[in-house]
Amino acid sequence: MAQVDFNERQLTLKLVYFGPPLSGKTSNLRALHGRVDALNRGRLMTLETKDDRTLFFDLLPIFFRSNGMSFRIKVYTVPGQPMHEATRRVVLQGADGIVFVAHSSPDQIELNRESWVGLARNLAELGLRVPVVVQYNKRDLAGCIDLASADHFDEPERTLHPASAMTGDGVLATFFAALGAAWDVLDPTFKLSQRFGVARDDFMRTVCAHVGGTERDILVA
Ligand SMILES: Nc1nc2c(ncn2[C@@H]2O[C@H](COP(=O)(O)OP(=O)(O)OP(=O)(O)O)[C@@H](O)[C@H]2O)c(=O)[nH]1
Ligand SMILES: [Mg+2]
Repeated sequence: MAQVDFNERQLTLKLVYFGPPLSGKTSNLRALHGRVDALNRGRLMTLETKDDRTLFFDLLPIFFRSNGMSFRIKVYTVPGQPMHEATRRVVLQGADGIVFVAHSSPDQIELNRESWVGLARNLAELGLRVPVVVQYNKRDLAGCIDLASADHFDEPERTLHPASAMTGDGVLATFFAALGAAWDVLDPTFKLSQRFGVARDDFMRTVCAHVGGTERDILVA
């Protein structure tokens, strides 16, 4: 759950990138970090084996002060390989928003489903009710599944965010969709807008400016 300190005017949020093995969770964080790092802010921490598989988790802390407020957004990835189930549960703890990174190849449909079921199981076991945003990554690959008929993961009306983490396309839009969804859940609970005097749009614009995004990245979200 978010940490909110009204005295210090500090808001700490946790977003977690979840999904099947090799879907591009770490690549999303790298692309995000590329934007943040261009402005000399934020340090990406990754722990990978020699074949580039996430061993424990990746963390990109996006911390900054603006308008007398301190914003701390911790962005994590989980490792996708089946053997890391226990790690995934630990990393999910306290999440305020989740990005589910799915594969776009037709031959990965079952792996997407398996991972989705695993996410639902973990959330149930943790008693966590948290918004989930779905991204279909690797849209640059030939033969991608059509998003209109793709798995909407139990919510037919769900927005599916296309992305190519390799090029960075769609990475910020997905990130802001998750951030906005997290705000929408936390605001009624903590009265963030009222007590911090920061409206949702201001919050999104402030973070967007910090990560080097444009207005379009928020609008798409
Ligand atoms: N073509 C293409 N390849 C991608 C894209 N995103 C990631 N990849 C590649 O897919 C492979 C896996 O990417 P990672 O980001 O390490 O995947 P992951 O989901 O973090 O994998 P685990 O941590 O092992 O679960 C790498 O070889 C990436 O270069 C994309 O948008 N397009
Ligand atoms: Mg990874």
